[in-house]
Amino acid sequence: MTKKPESTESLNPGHDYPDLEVSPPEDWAVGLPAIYHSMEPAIVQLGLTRTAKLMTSMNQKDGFDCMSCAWPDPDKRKTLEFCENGARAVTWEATPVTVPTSFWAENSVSDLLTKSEYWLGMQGRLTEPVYKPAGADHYEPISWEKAFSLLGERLRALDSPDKAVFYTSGRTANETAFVYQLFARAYGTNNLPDCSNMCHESTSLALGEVIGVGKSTIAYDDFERADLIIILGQNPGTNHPRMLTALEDAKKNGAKIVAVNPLPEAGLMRYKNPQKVRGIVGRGTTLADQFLQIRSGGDMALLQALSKRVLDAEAAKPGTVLDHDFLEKHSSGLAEFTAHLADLDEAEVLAATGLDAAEIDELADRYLSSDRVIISWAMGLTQHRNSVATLKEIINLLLLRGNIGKPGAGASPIRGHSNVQGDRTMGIWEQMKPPFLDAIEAEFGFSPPRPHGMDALKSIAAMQKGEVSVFFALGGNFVAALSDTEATEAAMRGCDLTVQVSTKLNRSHAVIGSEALILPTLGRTEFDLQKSGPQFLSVEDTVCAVHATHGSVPPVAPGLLSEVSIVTRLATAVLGDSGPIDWNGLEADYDRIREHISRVVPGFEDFNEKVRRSSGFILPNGPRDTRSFDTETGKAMITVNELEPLERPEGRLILQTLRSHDQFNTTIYSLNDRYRGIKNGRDVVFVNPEDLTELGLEDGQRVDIASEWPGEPDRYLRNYRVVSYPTAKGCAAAYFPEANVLVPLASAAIGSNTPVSKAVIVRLEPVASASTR
Ligand SMILES: Nc1nc2c(c(=O)[nH]1)N[C@H]1C(S)=C(S)[C@@H](COP(=O)(O)OP(=O)(O)OC[C@H]3O[C@@H](n4cnc5c(=O)[nH]c(N)nc54)[C@H](O)[C@@H]3O)O[C@H]1N2
Ligand SMILES: Nc1nc2c(c(=O)[nH]1)N[C@H]1C(S)=C(S)[C@@H](COP(=O)(O)OP(=O)(O)OC[C@H]3O[C@@H](n4cnc5c(=O)[nH]c(N)nc54)[C@H](O)[C@@H]3O)O[C@H]1N2
Ligand SMILES: [Mo]
Repeated sequence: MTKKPESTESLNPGHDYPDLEVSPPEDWAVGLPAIYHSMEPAIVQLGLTRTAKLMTSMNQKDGFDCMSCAWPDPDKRKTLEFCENGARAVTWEATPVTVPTSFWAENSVSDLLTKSEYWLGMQGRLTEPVYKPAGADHYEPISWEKAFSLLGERLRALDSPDKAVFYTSGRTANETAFVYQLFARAYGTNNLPDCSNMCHESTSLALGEVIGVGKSTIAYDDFERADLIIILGQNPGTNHPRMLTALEDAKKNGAKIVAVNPLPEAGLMRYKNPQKVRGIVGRGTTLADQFLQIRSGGDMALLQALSKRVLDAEAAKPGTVLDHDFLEKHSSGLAEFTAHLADLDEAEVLAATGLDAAEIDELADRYLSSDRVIISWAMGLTQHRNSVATLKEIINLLLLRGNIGKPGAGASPIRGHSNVQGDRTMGIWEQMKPPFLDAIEAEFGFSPPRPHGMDALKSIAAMQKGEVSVFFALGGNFVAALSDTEATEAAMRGCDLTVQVSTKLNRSHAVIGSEALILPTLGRTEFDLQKSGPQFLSVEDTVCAVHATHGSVPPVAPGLLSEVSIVTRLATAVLGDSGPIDWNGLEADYDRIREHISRVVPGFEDFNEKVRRSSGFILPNGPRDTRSFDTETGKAMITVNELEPLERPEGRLILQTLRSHDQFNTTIYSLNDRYRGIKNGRDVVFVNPEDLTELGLEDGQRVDIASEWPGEPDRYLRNYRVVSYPTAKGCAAAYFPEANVLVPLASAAIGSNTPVSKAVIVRLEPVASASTR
């Protein structure tokens, strides 16, 4: 065991950060500091050799897929094909620091509850299974055999399989996801919530309904062919940094870029490419040609206003604006849509967006003068009450000018977790459609359950009613990632048994059922050796490309099991080894899993051969490849959606919860958010200066943030420092996961049931000066 970083108690959520420093935000991203920031922690923690091996394997054709986001890999790779935050994610996982056996006797579960996510993560990699018996306050080491036999007993004892819930976080590879959903369904439940429920579920639902595929309709190369790229609700400089390179290339080819965001995010404004000398020393590339500083939740109004301007332009010069050929052959619903938008109230649009009519006109002109348009989005669009309808409006706008299924154009949701899209393709969904379940039945000879299972929010509601006995998580940090931390944690504590398959400690290991297990697993960077020899896995990126991922370094400790081993051994423990599925055979040779997948999941025919090609393969995609749309009307559906602007009550702000630069979801790498000027702290709330004046508050003042939801007591996040910040008026921002305490469980997107993490109605209450620092 190597030396552990110092514990820093002040990193606890709810604690003060005495060294917090605030300075003005940056207006550019990446460049020299990024290279420095990305390499330094790796070299310190991993040593030069391991760092060199890892960094030259990352995102290479024979290496492993970076686990930091679902951004695709270009066909021509650089020697170092990664970004600052990818390097951080790898360092975090591949650290040689491990949790020693003595840790469990020294730290009770109650102790762990007082620790911050940062402290927990810094304890190092988990290396042995541990078990907390009912009534005890300590985990204790347990053998793998005992852990599986206990799991077998507990799961077999449930009077209904629906009393168990099987969660997945999006790092799980395709093969693992496939065996995991297969096990859950063979056991008898569709209770397969996943992180997608909190992430791009609105995308999957909206696009699935109107174009027949809940995924991107573009390929990687389309960025460099586009005339116009509109990016809404996404902060690529932090969350998808390699996208900036694609945007820079697009600009070189003449594309214009428009950013729509309440915050002027550094990465959207200007970019210095660290892989180029010019990027390091020069001013870099100005990315956004136009920045629309929209109000939270105003995107649906903006999109409708744009479509209305397109339709008005067509009315003024009939036959010259719309793509009539495309619309006639491939779409339905244009007439109803046109009639509906005729009544669009411009005043309502301007109020909802906070934009000037001239800004919307300018973007409409850009759209009209571009032949190939990509619209890209992430959490700023998916985590709102009206997200599903908003995303349908993106499709409406694209369809009007045939911007789907042609080069350089399309809908481009940018997924988050590196294999969250693949997990869904493999059947991780509580609502998988009959053809998939039929294929499982034909392949394996058992009848999977047909009623829908529970998603993330429904699982918590069922726990609150005492209807869930066992919660099993394949990765992730469920209690920290979900809304209303207090209620979610109370619900989780009501379970009889909670199980976490994890690489590192997090809050979900301390908020547990009466009995609990932690099962440590291999990370994606590590070799995976099974009976038939070395194994590899596969992932699907945000543009539907599937490719292999090979571990590149030895496992951090002996005795770690791969996720596939854990799932297949769990299945044997629960279902026995005489059933129709040869779990041991699947564990011994992942090619056998891929053979099953090739017969069950469309697009994966000859999987074993295709995945061995150096660049992998691209999944078929009706809208992108042939302009075919597997929808209710058999065409791309232009839909009518009622505008319901987000109301901001007097004296309140709309708070969005978002990521700092130095975190990966609930994993906190450091207390800095460089581009936004924050150092050594996270207890900040960003507020527009005019709002501060109106509310009688000042920059630097301490406030309690109270979130309001009708009929429920206010929820509080206490003693936060106000930061005067150029966010859109009326719209504040604070970091997740801490701010999850403010998000009501009842506040969910219509249809997709995604927590509304980007629009919490809050009040800022000054903290009496005695309690401020
Ligand atoms: N380094 C790093 N990389 C990551 C992650 C990470 O935590 N760290 N997380 C991964 C995951 S799982 C995901 S899903 C992605 C998340 O990637 P992002 O979606 O970029 O993540 P957020 O930080 O939630 O940023 C949301 C952006 O939307 C804007 N926004 C908020 N509300 C609105 C709105 O109403 N309208 C508009 N137009 N914009 C709005 C915010 O100002 C912010 O710029 O990143 C993935 N990659
Ligand atoms: N308020 C608010 N809440 C949000 C969001 C928001 O913007 N605002 N964003 C939402 C989004 S987009 C998402 S995707 C969810 C994320 O929800 P989750 O996916 O549940 O959370 P993560 O923080 O990504 O999970 C981190 C943990 O995964 C484990 N882990 C890491 N690598 C591996 C591995 O290879 N195998 C296994 N088995 N475990 C591993 C580690 O133990 C680590 O602590 O959070 C959501 N919650
Ligand atoms: Mo996500």
